[in-house]
Amino acid sequence: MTTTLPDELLRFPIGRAQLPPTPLTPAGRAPYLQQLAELPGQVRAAAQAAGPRLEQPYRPGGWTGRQVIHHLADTHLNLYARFRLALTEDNPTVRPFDEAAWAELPDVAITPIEVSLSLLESLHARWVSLLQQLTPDQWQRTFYHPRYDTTLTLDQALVQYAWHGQHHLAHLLGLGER
Ligand code: NI
Repeated sequence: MTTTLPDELLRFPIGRAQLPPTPLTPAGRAPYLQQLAELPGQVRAAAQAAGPRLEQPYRPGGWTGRQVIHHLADTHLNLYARFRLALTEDNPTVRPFDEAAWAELPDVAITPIEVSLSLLESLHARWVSLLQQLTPDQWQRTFYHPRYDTTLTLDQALVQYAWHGQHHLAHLLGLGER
């Protein structure tokens, strides 16, 4: 058990996602919206602080900082689309993707991180702009995730996806601290 602990802490520096009871109130939602709004700037600052260490893995055998940044852009493109699908279709089934394989595609090693940093900035601006307009009923719309065989409300997805950003931000901040 003790040998697995450090890897768990390196993998999950902020712990695993905790889903609060939903539906959320507007005040309960606010911190998660703020996390999504602030993430691109925080990732940019963490990337600058890490400098050349972005080419190193954030844990033994893990992704490099560069891969983490491109992964955030790849994943959040998908997550943003899930919100739009859930708002326009009746409990749509969303499309899982092989995130480890995506991180090995040949563009990841050569595309400047600036491309994904600006993509994240634009994407989160659209995403947060959408979320700020949702009605209480829309927050309870759902999608079905086949990999986990679970139906999520948009409230639950908000909490999960805000966590995803903070989770990888912590990996990048760890690189800068070394
Ligand atoms: Ni991830």
